Amino acid sequence: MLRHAELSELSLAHIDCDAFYAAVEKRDNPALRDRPVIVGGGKRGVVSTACYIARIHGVRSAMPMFKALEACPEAVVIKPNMEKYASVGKQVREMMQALTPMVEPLSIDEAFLDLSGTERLHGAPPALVLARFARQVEQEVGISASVGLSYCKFLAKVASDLNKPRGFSVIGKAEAVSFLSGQPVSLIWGVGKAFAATLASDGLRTIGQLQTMERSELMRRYGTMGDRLFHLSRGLDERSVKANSEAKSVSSETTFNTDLSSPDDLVPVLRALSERVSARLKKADIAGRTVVLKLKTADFRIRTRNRQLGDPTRLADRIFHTGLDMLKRELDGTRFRLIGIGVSDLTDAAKADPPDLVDRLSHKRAMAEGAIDSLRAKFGKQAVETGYTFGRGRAGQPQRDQDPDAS
Ligand code: TTP
Ligand code: MG
Ligand code: MG
Repeated sequence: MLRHAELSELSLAHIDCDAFYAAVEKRDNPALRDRPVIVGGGKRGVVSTACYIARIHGVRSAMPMFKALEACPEAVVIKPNMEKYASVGKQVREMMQALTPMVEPLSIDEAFLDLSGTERLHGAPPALVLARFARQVEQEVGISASVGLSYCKFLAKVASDLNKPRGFSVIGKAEAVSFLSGQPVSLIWGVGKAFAATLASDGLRTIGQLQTMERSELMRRYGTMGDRLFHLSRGLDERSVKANSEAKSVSSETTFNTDLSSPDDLVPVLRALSERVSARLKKADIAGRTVVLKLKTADFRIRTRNRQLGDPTRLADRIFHTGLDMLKRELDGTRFRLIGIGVSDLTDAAKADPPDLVDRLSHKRAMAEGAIDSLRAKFGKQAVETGYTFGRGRAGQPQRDQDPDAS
């Protein structure tokens, strides 16, 4: 039984299995049902997870095993069986995907689900679909899960943790701000121990305190994290559920034979790599909204820079110019051994590169790129070169091919 004024409107859910590894072990050995169970040990000698009975004694994930056994000497300790957990995790995930394609897994035992627009399909609102789902997991998989239902990712995830195990919690728009005001700052996604300590030393302990602060003040103090504090403290979170697509990014990178630092050397390579990325996007009929520049310095430090575009793109020209803009800021004499460029936030190509009313020049370049593409399709890749790579022979081309698509 569940009552909530917004129950029929909320559709963003987070589902997380309860004491996952331990629950699987209890399922497979009913004699363990009422006993404290700790899964862990192995090489690192720490607790992976503990069942809720062991948690009563204070046992927690990541605790050294000897401490856990001091707290709960009667516990049954089981070595992790990762293969088994992976297959149970997969089974649960497939059940989620039967509810909606909009499933974004976060780890082996949890995922975000966007159930908006599924009411007709299921003949029931998301809340009821989720309650049935939790029951189905218990009956068919033999473990339990907790559900958080809200209007945004941040609060859905918070909600799923509120009433574990076998929880079902709802956080609606109306109560979001007052609910958050009493919570510690560490509840905010991205606020770890170190940052929470920084905030505490500035006198900020509760989210309610953040709610009274101006955005500009938070940003002046904490940079982009300040922006996040401002929004999340007020329950404002625009992140959408991103269904797990096959590839999460398309990118291309190259390692130089000798380390390079000058724009004359780096820019043509960036151009060639951008064209390669663009060609693959066009072939797959997809586009990316975030351009990612990757550099590795001579002393093997990796720098990645991202920029989100207004609209997704698959054009070499936009990828290149966005990358070039980011690259320019990094050119301070540092020698680089690797450069890469790519796009993430992949979508299908339908929404990509609308004619740009603001930047007419970019529209012209897009048209030119279309012409180049068709010439290349007819006469081969070398038929047309842009001035960036023209006449540079191998120097302007990536030397070693590496197309490390993130999985
Ligand atoms: P969690 O979902 O964080 O924890 P849990 O499912 O055990 O318990 P809860 O009911 O609070 O959700 O993690 C899922 C699994 O990941 C967990 O069963 C074991 C593993 N894990 C580790 O190996 N080490 C860790 O530090 C954590 C947090 C989890
Ligand atoms: Mg869990
Ligand atoms: Mg989890």
